[in-house]
Amino acid sequence: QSQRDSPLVTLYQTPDCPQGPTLSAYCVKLETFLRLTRIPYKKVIADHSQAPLGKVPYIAYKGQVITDSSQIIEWLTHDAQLAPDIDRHLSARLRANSLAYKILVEQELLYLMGWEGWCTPRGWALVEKTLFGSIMFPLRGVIGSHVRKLVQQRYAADALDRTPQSVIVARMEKAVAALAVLVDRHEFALSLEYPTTLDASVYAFLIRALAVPSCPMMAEVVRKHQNLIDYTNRMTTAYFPEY
Ligand SMILES: N[C@@H](CCC(=O)N[C@@H](CS)C(=O)NCC(=O)O)C(=O)O
Repeated sequence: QSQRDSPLVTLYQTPDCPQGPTLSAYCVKLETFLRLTRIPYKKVIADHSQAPLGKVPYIAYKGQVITDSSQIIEWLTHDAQLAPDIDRHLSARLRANSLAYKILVEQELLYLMGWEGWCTPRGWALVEKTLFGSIMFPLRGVIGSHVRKLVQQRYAADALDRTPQSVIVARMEKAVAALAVLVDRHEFALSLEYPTTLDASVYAFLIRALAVPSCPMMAEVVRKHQNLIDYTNRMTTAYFPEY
């Protein structure tokens, strides 16, 4: 792909899974944006200790390092002007909807998907292998458990460790149903005929849920909505044919 032949931006992220996308949906979101806007890039596995704010994704461009997927999208569009403003035609109402749904996807769905990956045995088996599998035994177990405990503490602070699983799945169902209403039978999110930045978040969530087997509960919830599966397949064909 020419996008990777002449890289402009270096995208630092977690390693890709054999199934396609990487575990971090925020990294998938940013990569989707780069493909939607045809910005040439190359991917490099991030060293978390070098990551500004200790988080991925981050990008480097001509010596500048920018972090946080939303900030990076803003920066690429408005500061560096490397990307066209794909939200420029949105009315005030659609912009408000876009923000509300972005929060639904990122703060609720990615949050719950993260819970399934880090806090359930099936999720953890894949997360551990993908993120810590390359570390030598016995360090792998020690580092993996340490990081897992830190992440689990964040979910425990929200009482998810003592919330019945059925309640968590009901939360997933409500949020996914709202997303299905938004996408409807349209080509892109926001019921539009052209992609906007919200599609990067929506596709990242859906392809992660469907293609990486770390969240079988979330995947089952998504699979009940044929229009979301169709949307994901269309986006994959158009932007990630290699998946
Ligand atoms: N708001 C950030 C969230 C990024 C994020 O949470 N990244 C996770 C991986 S999915 C991470 O790097 N976590 C490491 C940590 O929190 O220590 C963004 O949009 O980029």
